[in-house]
Amino acid sequence: MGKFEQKEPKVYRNVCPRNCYSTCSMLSFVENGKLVKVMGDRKHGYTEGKLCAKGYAYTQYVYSQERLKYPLMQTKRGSGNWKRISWDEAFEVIANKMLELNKRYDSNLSLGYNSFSGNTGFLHQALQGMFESFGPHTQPIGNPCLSTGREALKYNVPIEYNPPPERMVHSNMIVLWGANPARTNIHQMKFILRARDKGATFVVIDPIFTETAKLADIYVQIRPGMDGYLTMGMIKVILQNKWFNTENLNQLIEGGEAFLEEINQVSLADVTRMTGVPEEAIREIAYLYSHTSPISTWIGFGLQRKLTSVQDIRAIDALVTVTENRFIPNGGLYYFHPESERFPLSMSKQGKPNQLNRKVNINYFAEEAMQFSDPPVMFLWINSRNPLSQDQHLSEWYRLLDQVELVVTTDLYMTQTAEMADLVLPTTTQFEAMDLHVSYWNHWLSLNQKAIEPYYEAKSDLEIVRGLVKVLNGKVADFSSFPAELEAIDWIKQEINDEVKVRYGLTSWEQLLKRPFHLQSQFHKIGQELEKREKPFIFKSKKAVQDGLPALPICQTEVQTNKNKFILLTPQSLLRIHSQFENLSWLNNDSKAGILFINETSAKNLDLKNGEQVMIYNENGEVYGEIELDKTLPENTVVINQGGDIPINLLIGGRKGSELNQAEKRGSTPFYDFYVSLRKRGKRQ
Ligand SMILES: Nc1nc2c(c(=O)[nH]1)N[C@H]1C(S)=C(S)[C@@H](COP(=O)(O)OP(=O)(O)OC[C@H]3O[C@@H](n4cnc5c(=O)[nH]c(N)nc54)[C@H](O)[C@@H]3O)O[C@H]1N2
Ligand SMILES: Nc1nc2c(c(=O)[nH]1)N[C@H]1C(S)=C(S)[C@@H](COP(=O)(O)OP(=O)(O)OC[C@H]3O[C@@H](n4cnc5c(=O)[nH]c(N)nc54)[C@H](O)[C@@H]3O)O[C@H]1N2
Ligand code: SF4
Ligand SMILES: [Mo]
Repeated sequence: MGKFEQKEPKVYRNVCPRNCYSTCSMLSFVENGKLVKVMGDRKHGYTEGKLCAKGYAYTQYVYSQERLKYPLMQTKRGSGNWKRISWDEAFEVIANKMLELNKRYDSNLSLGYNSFSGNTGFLHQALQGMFESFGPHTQPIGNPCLSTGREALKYNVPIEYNPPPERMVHSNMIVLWGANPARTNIHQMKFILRARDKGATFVVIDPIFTETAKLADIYVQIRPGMDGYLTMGMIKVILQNKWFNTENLNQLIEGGEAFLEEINQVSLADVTRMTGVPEEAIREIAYLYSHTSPISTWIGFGLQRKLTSVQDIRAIDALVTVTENRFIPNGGLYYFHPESERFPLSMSKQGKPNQLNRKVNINYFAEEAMQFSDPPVMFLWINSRNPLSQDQHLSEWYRLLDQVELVVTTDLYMTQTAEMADLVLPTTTQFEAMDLHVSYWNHWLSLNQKAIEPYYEAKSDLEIVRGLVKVLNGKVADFSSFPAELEAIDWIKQEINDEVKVRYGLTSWEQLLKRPFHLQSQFHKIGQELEKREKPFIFKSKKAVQDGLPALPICQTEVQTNKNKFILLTPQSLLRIHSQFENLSWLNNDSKAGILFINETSAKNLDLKNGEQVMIYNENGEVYGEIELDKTLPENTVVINQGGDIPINLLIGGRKGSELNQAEKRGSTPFYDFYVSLRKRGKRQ
């Protein structure tokens, strides 16, 4: 060993690439080429050196016996009859099919892909970049997870800004609408609890009495989908009591008067009837919203999983705006930090922007992809995604797979989706390839080093694309213009261009080898942007009307009242990220994975008892589970934590994409917008 070489264990900087608020920077310890331990990175100011349980389980995730080691090919889809093949053979099969389809249809439109959030690193856009390089093809657009909130917030003020979340610690009040950070964003809890220790009031508004709600000063149980009504009730109270500055309102808000007229019509008794929230609570929170400063309001992703959520989120934003809590130091509105879009994203932008691509809404992917006949989609590559576990409209998915001639999946494990592919390509963990990461919540930028060699024959998503492009271009010169000669580091250097360096106070990318960097404070000044606008806030929106919504940020949802119609909530699980980690024994002590929770009165109405096996069904299908009575739940609500033993997404899927207006179409997948019925297992209705 050379004099200056690092002694064992060697320590590397890695980043957890899961679709999770934190994007934790981690230190990995490597002995004899093997990952032996991971730790949080104390230099990451948001996570302060801690990981969640899933993060600490990465040593098991990397070396799990169930990890895919080699490329595999299945003789008949779904048969489980897999055969190990070499990478050369895999590339041959894929390239030959692509070229054959290109010849058959004289275009690449029959080639499509579907990719989402398995790994959120910049270099995981390689597949997208390769397809772009082919010219017009079938491309997924949209985002199942967070588009509704983004769309909604843009109507009221077209400035997207998520303050650094560490600053919540300085707030005097924190209000969570549909977020459960004790489960989904554990690092944020420490800033909330520190604020609370200093005297801040912590309010949680959620239909479920969650782990987070248990730590709140005020918990408001709301009927799902009624947040818009609740805010209208609060604004009514504020208006009656003249707790806000009407002069400011008319100066700053386009349509402020029309909005107030509408609010005047609202009756508090109606709000209580619709939301299930007592008048006393509405008055109390209205009082606090107008007598406390600074306030942080957080709109969680849980709040946007309904087709009507746009109006709820616009209404909450209106409440925050009229109480002058929108753009304020140490408070403001939290939803999503759109930082990755400020990078060059050069990997995904190969060739010219392809206006001729056939764009398929990712939330209605199977339905829309099947509508094409000239040419039909005949090749599908599913990457960083497990739709047969996580998407809606699964029967449409099975029909699409039936039509497609070759299905390729890239994953680390044999998922429900991989089982229905022809070819499964094994990919690497973050420890096995370089990458670069920003969070969609905090403001940190982190570099991910290569710490160990790839597991067996696994290749990173980038290496897979590089290998395939070489084979394709060997067969047909210039079929792809993806620059296959570039290594991971070349792409990282492209991302950290001069503008990005200024944003993060970097002089060279190598500085990221020492620590993560935080966005510079001058980029937090949104005041000037606001001042430039004559009336910064728009409550009466022409754009909303064009998109098929009411002009004003008001809520018009109806309440469902049928004894055996339960609204189905399937929130995220503590020890999973969606379908990931479910196979790890270290994390598999979730005894509630196959349980559905309902309230005692609802159970009694249907003559169901604690521990009983039931069938849960709707027009999409049926699944089975065990009942646990939970007296904290509202009536007619079923809760099943997702990623567990119940394949609950089989029941998810209501209106088709073709039946939606523009706003609904551009939103997230409406995962919590469904009703189910229950009955004892085996018993006929
Ligand atoms: N019922 C219900 N369904 C939901 C939700 C809900 O609340 N309820 N939530 C929704 C939300 S918010 C989201 S974001 C989606 C998530 O939906 P998906 O993005 O499909 O979620 P994951 O289960 O994380 O699946 C990603 C797959 O990528 C694989 N993977 C991990 N790393 C890599 C990599 O480096 N390369 C490749 N090629 N693959 C990799 C994983 O092993 C996994 O199989 O699920 C949605 N589904
Ligand atoms: N442990 C873990 N952490 C994760 C994930 C994971 O799978 N596991 N997934 C990550 C991803 S991709 C995402 S998108 C985030 C999501 O994390 P969050 O933003 O916390 O969102 P959800 O867990 O979907 O839902 C949060 C809460 O919204 C409530 N809710 C549902 N409907 C309504 C409503 O109409 N009104 C109100 N007020 N509340 C409602 C639900 O009851 C739930 O408690 O978590 C991320 N973090
Ligand atoms: S899952 Fe989230 S909290 Fe856990 S280690 Fe990864 S980024 Fe951090
Ligand atoms: Mo998500």
